[in-house]
This record gives sequence, C-alpha cells and structure tokens, in this order.
Amino acid sequence: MIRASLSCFALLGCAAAFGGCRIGNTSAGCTAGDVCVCDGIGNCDRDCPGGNCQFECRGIGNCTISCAGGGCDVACMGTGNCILDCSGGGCTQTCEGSGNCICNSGCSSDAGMPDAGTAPDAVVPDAFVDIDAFVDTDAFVDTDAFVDTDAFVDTDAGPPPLHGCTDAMFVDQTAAGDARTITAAGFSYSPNCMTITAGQSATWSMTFAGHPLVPGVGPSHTAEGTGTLPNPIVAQSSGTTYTVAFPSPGDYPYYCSFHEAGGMVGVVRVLP
Ligand SMILES: [Cu+2]
Repeated sequence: MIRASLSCFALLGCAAAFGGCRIGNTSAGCTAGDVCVCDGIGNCDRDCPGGNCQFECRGIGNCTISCAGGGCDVACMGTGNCILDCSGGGCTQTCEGSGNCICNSGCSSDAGMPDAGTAPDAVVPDAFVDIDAFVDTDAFVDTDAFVDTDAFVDTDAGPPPLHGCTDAMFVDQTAAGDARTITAAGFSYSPNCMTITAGQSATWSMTFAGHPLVPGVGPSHTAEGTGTLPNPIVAQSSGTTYTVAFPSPGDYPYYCSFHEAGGMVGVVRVLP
C-alpha cells in the first residue's frame, strides 16, 4: 500500500482528482458534480454541503465524508474506515475496501466491507402464529349422563282403589237394620261404596233402562283390577229394582253402562 501510494505520487496524473494524492490529512470541501478522491496516506475528512458529490475513498487512512446536501455516492475502497454521514439523505456507499464501511445516516451501503455503521438486520421475530390455538378436542361429552334406571316405581302401591272406593269411603250397611239399598243420584250411585256382610243382599233401586247395571270394572277403570271373581251381580237393563245376595267376601264392582265414564260406578264390599 505504501508502494501504491508512492506510485500515486509518481503518477502526476493523479492530481486530476480533486484532493487526491496527499500525505497527511485531507480536509477539503467537495462541490456537487465533482468526483472527490481521498487516496492519500492520512485521514481524509471531506464534506459536500451542496449535495450530489461523488467520493472515492481509496487511501490508507480513514475516509470520513459528510454529505449535508444529500445525494452523494461514496466508493469505499481504501484500507481505513469509510464513514459516511449523509444528513441530507439519499446517499449510497459502495463498500469494497478493507476497513469498516460505516453509514451514520441517510445512506445505504452495499455488501463488501464490514458494514459496521449499519445497524444489524433488525431481528424480526417470526410472526406469532399460534400453532397451539386451542382446539378443544376434549370437549366434555357426558357419557355418564345420568339415566335413572332405578326410576321409582312404587310396586307396593298396588292398583288404584277399585272404582275409586277407598277404605274411608265405604258406607257400612252391615247392621241388621241397614237398608243396603243403592239408588241413582244424578249420574252416580248412592252409596257408591257400600259394605255389607257375607250372606247379606244389596238392592239397586233405579230405572235400569236409563242406568243399565253392569257387573265388573268399567272400561275407564281397567287399571284398577277386576274385583273379586266371580261377581254375583247380573246385568240389568230394564225394571227398577234388582236385589242380589253376596254369599262370599270380596269387593264386587259394578257400573252404569251409560254413565260409567262420568263416574257412575260403585263397589259392594262384602265382609266375612
Ligand atoms: Cu247411569
């Protein structure tokens, strides 16, 4: 390099370059449109206040360029650091020397010299991609949904009372002087639930053509069972009085075929 510099002195032609071929520091302004060369041995510190200068830094020392006007092109080919401060902006810096190529502001540097002045590539973190986006593969499926296989069935309840006659409803007509007569009170029997004693008789007193008497459980009450069988009551569809003896204990249902659905039903309970 020393030799190169000396050869520069030897070649007077180098004087054609502005500010070139010097031993020692160089500090001179540069005018727009000029090609200003720093090819000496010392540092070269130059500026281009009007902008749009062209610099060639190929000396041994540092080359410091200030381009306040902007738009300068700086070729960094020397051995020292090549420092460009392009406050005016729009400068380019070609980095081909062996020193550091430093762009302090307003310029772009190409590859080549170590580009100490350029901020390291901004680390752009990988855009956050939420590859673990929550996918609820374990959505709750209630496989143990409660199925009440033990739904309460009151197996001890037994069927509903025969023709609705609960124990409390039975009218006791077992005494010797009791009438034991059943009449039609509107569309129901009275008493509809009557208790007698085995061997006693019951008498229905009504117009059977209007209230046909039928033994057994009415069609609306089949869930209540059948009552005691056989039932000594015989169907009546004519006449007005019917008497039948009950020799055996039991509950003997009967109903009016016309008005059974409306509640014209009854039971003769025969106690032992
Ligand atoms: Cu009837």
